[in-house]
Amino acid sequence: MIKETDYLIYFDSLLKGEKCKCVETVNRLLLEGIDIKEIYFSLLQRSMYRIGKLWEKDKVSISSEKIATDITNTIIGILYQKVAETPKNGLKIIVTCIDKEFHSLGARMVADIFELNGWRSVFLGPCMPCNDVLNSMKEFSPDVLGISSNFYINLQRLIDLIEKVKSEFPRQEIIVGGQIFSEGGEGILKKYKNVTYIASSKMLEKYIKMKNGKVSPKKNLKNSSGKRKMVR
Ligand code: B12
Repeated sequence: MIKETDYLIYFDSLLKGEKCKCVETVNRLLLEGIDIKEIYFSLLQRSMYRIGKLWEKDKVSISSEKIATDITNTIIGILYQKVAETPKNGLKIIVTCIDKEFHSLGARMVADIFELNGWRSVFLGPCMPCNDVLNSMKEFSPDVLGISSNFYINLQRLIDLIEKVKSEFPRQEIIVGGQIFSEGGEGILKKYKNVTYIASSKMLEKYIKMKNGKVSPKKNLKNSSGKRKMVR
């Protein structure tokens, strides 16, 4: 568990744009044996969400937000050295942001979480046009395509990508994540076969366990409120 004081030290350095101090804190946490996933969720994600809240209230500038993004990307890169050591199990995922989706940190983190669980991940990054996603799918033949979308205005682009993928690869398994459905609306995905919305880190963990054969598919995925979620 990350101590509240460590979170506050990290967040303060992040807000001030002190990259070296952020790296120092993360290196110390790693030496103390803190789990990488804990660092992803309880330090990096929590801090970025807080930056978002401050931005909403006009308490941080766009430049501070961008500096924080760069620092977080650096940390994810540092953590990758450990992620890369995980033995691979033969499963493959492509993780991509939809076209015009600039928010890419969460997607990058998710790609690395799959690697931590033995998968080979191909991360395509932000703003990926549909055709380039399709070309990458031909090149890598992934077991799963992971699509990230955070901005609700991009819903039609998400649907377009799902439909294009489904018309070329009808059986392709797809997972969708990101904050696009944070206010609801994920029901729109129900009509697509083999498309699963992953609403939380707990669901992501269960999904990966299920694919790795550690949990029976019948157990299905539940969201944090215990309700059944879309798994088709
Ligand atoms: C940093 C940031 C930016 C940066 C992004 C830089 C980058 N390279 O990523 C910049 C400055 C470019 C930016 C721009 C904008 N942003 Co912004 N941004 C943020 C901020 C502060 C942090 C995002 C982040 O990194 N979060 C941390 C990561 C780890 O969390 P995450 O993305 O949610 O990812 C997790 C899950 O969602 C999930 N997940 C994500 N992808 C996937 C994929 C799969 C397959 C799976 C299974 C799971 C999964 O797993 C991840 C790990 O747990 C958020 C605040 C917030 N609440 O997140 C606002 C936020 C996302 N932005 C917002 C907005 C409105 C904008 C702008 C429209 C602002 C503007 N007026 O210009 C533009 C839109 C740009 C665009 N077209 O995409 C809103 C979105 C509201 C909404 N839901 O529609 C937010 C929520 C801020 C707010 N409170 O209003 N932003």
